[in-house]
Amino acid sequence: AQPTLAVVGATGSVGSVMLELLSSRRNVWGEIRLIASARSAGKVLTCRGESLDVRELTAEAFDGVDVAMFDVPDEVSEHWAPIAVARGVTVVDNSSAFRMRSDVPLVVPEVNREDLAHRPAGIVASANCTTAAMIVAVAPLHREYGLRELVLASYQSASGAGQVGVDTLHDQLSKVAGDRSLGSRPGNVRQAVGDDLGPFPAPLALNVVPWSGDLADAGWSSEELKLRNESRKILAVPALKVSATCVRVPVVTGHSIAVHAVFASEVTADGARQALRNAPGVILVDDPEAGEFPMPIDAVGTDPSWVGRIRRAMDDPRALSFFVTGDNMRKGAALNTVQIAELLAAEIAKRAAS
Ligand code: 11C
Repeated sequence: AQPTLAVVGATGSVGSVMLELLSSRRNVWGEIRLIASARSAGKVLTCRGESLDVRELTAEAFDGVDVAMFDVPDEVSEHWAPIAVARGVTVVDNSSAFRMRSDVPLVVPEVNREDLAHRPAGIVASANCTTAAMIVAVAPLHREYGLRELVLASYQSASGAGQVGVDTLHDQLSKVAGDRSLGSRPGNVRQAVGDDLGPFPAPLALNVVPWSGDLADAGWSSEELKLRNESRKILAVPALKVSATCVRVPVVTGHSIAVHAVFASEVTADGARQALRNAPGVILVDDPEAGEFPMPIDAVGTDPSWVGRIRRAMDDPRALSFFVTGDNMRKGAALNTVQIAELLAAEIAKRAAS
C-alpha cells in the first residue's frame, strides 16, 4: 500500500499550494489527510480531484499516518511535531522551530538530500523561503569553486508574510493608485496608506522596507540570521561568512536575492553559467541584451530558482555577483516540503519492497 500523508496547516496559504502540488505531481501517496486548527476543521478542500474534509489537529488525527508535512507557526510545530512523532509519524516541518537542532536535518533536496538519513528526532526541517531559493543556485558554484563568503541583499515579496501580507499590499496599492503626487513629498505615502500596516513595519506600496522578521542580536533581523545559519548548515560549511540585508518589496509572490559570493579559487562567469546550466532546480536566465533577467513576475508559479546577471567581480577574480528569483510559496515553502516528503515516501516504498 502507498503511504499515508497528513498535511497540517492545510487551509493556510502554503497549505493550499501544497494541495495544488500534490494534485499535479506524480502520485506517490495512498490516503491524504488534511489537518488544521479547530477553527478550520470541517472545511472541505480539493486535492487530487477529491473533496476532503479538514480534520482538527489532535493526537488521534495522526493515527495511521506515515509522513506529515507541517506548515504552521513555530510554536504550533514545536508542540505538535513531537506528538506526531510519538505516534510513529515522520514530520517534515516548514517552520523555523527545529531547523538549527543538531538532531534534525535541514534539507533542500537538490543540495543535501543525503542529510535525510540522519533524523533521530523523527523530524526533517525544510528551509526558510529566502534561503531555499538562493542555496539551490549557490550550491553548484560551491561544488565548483569552494564557497568562502556570501554577501546578500534580499528583495522579499509580501506573500512571505502570509495571506495577510498579500491583502495588505493590495489594499495599500488601491489606496495609492491614481494619485501622481504620491512619493514625491515626505510622508504623503504614509498618509495615503493610513495606519493599518498589516504585518509590515512601514507602508509597502510605492516603497521598499529594509526589514523582515523580528529583531535579533545586535541589530540583525531574524530573517538575516536564518540566511546565515541555514546556509552554513545546508552547505555543511560551519565557518561560512554570511552578511545579509533582508528587504521587503511591493511584489506579491517571488523572493529575489542579489548574491555576492567569494570562493577559494578563481572563477569565470562562463564557468559559473556552465555549472548552473546543468544544476538541478535551476533555470539560467541571463541575457541582459535581450531583456532576460530573473524576475518575480516570470518566476511566480514555477518550481526552479531563476538565476541571471552573472558577473565576475571587477576587483576580485575569486568573486561572482548574480541575481536569483524563486517562488517563495513553491521552492521556498510548499515545494521543498513536498519534495522531502516524496523522498520519505520512496524510502518507505523501498523498505516495503525489500
Ligand atoms: C518572509 N521568509 O518572507 C519569511 C517567511 O522562517 O520560514 C518564512 C519564515 C520562515 O517573511
